[in-house]
Amino acid sequence: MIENYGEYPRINSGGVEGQVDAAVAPRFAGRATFARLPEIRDVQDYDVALVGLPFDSGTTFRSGARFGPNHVRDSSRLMRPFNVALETTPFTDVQVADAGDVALTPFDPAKAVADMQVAAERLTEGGRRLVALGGDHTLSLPMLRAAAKQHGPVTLVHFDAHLDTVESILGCEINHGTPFYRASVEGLINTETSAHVGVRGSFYDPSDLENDVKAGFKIFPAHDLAEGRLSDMIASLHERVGDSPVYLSIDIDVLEPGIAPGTGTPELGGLLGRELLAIIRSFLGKDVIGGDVVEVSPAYDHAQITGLAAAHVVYEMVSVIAENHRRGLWNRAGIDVPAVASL
Ligand SMILES: [Mn+2]
Repeated sequence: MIENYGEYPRINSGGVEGQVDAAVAPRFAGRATFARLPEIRDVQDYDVALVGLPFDSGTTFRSGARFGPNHVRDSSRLMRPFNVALETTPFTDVQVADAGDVALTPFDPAKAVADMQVAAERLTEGGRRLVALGGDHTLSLPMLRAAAKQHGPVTLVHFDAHLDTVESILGCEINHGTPFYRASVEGLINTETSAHVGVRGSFYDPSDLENDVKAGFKIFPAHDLAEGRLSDMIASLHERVGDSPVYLSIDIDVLEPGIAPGTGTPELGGLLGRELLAIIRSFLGKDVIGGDVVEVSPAYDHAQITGLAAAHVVYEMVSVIAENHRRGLWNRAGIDVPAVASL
């Protein structure tokens, strides 16, 4: 038996298993879970889980997001315990754990979508909160199906260069351009309060916008931010959202391609990192029931630029969910940790 791999102690607090302590084990060493958090099998219970959904058979252009979850994990080694902007310590306030990747077939989208929903339902049992690492945007459909079963129709705040509300593409209804059309038709989302943020680029036809309104969205386009009206946009977004339960879906292509090149369908003129982070932080005090960060495609990335951006975005989302829990905005019943097949 080989021993002496070195020490990987965690930063623990009040029964919460936190990150591997970088003061003892350097950040570049050891396995990459998200932010060096414990795996789900290493904790008795958890409040918030991260799960990898390495599925990209729904991509219309450049594929490769199936490699996204592990790229984001490896890019998240620099996430430190204290969130400066929020003044919170998300990984010791609540138990956050990495649930690993769900084993998904690349050959059968319907089966993969069904398997993703089963995993999401099990991981959110008892009101636990879940953030998915993609994978392409198809995964938001099973995530929302699971969320709606528990919470009813949720407010979807969707950050993306694109609408993703097309009815079908190339004769197929399940892909990364259709999840929010399907979510609307299936009654998974609140059509009075949902919104897109960061939309831009070129569409097939002006009717895409009309169909999007019918699907129940208000659009906050990226070019509205070009004149420095971020606070106005945030105020207007929250006027739309109100106090309803919110699911945050973040396609990394919402960011300017220069700061997130590793994605399948980049469009010039995107949000800056500080803008996206500020909008996520604005959901502090709102009932964020979960979310996803999708479309990170490492083969098109350079120097981990996109992976780092995604890791920061996930960190901010988890920080908001954790702080909301600490403030008593959401809670859950203490039940046994469900068994989830993960790789
Ligand atoms: Mn998308």
